[in-house]
Amino acid sequence: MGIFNKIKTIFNKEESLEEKIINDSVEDNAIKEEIEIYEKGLTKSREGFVSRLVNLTNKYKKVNEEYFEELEEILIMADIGVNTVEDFLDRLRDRVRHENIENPEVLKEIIVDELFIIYVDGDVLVNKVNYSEDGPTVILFVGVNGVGKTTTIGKLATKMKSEGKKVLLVGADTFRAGAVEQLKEWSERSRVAFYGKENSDPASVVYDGVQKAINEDYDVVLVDTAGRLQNKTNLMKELEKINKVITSLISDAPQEVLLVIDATTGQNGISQAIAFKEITPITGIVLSKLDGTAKGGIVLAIKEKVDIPVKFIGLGEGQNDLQVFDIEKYIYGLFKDL
Ligand SMILES: Nc1nc2c(ncn2[C@@H]2O[C@H](COP(=O)(O)OP(=O)(O)OP(=O)(O)O)[C@@H](O)[C@H]2O)c(=O)[nH]1
Ligand SMILES: [Mg+2]
Repeated sequence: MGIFNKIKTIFNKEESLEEKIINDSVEDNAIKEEIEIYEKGLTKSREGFVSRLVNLTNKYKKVNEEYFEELEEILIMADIGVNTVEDFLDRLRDRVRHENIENPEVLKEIIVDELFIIYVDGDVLVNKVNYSEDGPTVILFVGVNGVGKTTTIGKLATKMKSEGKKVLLVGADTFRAGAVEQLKEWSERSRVAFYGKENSDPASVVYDGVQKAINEDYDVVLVDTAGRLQNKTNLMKELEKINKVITSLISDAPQEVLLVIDATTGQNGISQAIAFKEITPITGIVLSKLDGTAKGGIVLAIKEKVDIPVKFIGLGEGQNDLQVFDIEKYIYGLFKDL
């Protein structure tokens, strides 16, 4: 059985009533809820990219060169990235030849398996947040305007709070009018603490915020920053300053610098990630607004072009729509109707 079918069996399992009663634990319900958020958030991609794949399968009785040409177009349109698509098609052609595959229906399942293999291959499967053993864990959020930094922080705060962590949000985006206030509103919605000051130096806000976290024994500090990539040198200097201030208070912090990219911007988002890597060390990516795109392939392009692990994905605007990135749930959410 291929990888995809295994995933399908795990997530799609039809339980007997007896099993249901036994399995209806809080933990199981949480997993079910997560899978539902993945399914719902990936609806557009399923209806776009995946339904084109289904149409392709129905159109051809036999796998031939034209089939491959159309497949190539579908994969490129899904934001997978040209090089990845080419390598992928080479591998697929090899398998077709070696295994004498003629039926597009059979190939469809293999396509999903091979897409999964591309992602899993290599060592960027670390989706866990690197928490500090003692003292506050500081997570810095960076990314260009409007990608979803503040919203991601708000959602993550909700998640961490529900895990029993003592969370502080720090508003260091002191440039855009209303930015500090927006984060404050999120802190109220998530019922976590907040520190921020408008019209002041971002690094000094971060200093005071982290100091407060140390004094008051917070577990996690989530720092919101301004994202103006228009002036690369300024942004670099500012992030350097913020990083220095944090390290001066906690030597192994920030434990994470998460770059937020907007999935609906496709290749543009990939370019931002490449540019940011040069500006500041990035430890993980948050891929926001996946619910807003029909091109769910961007995860594979990130793997190829950026090679930084995707740690969280945004699947909607709601408080519970941020999920830890899990490639199996992702593949299932995308291809479950195949
Ligand atoms: N559909 C959808 N919308 C999202 C998601 N994440 C964020 N948004 C929306 O994107 C818009 C911008 O989000 P913000 O969090 O303000 O973005 P930001 O990066 O903080 O923006 P600046 O502070 O201006 O740099 C808001 O309307 C959010 O509701 C997501 O996962 N899905
Ligand atoms: Mg913001």
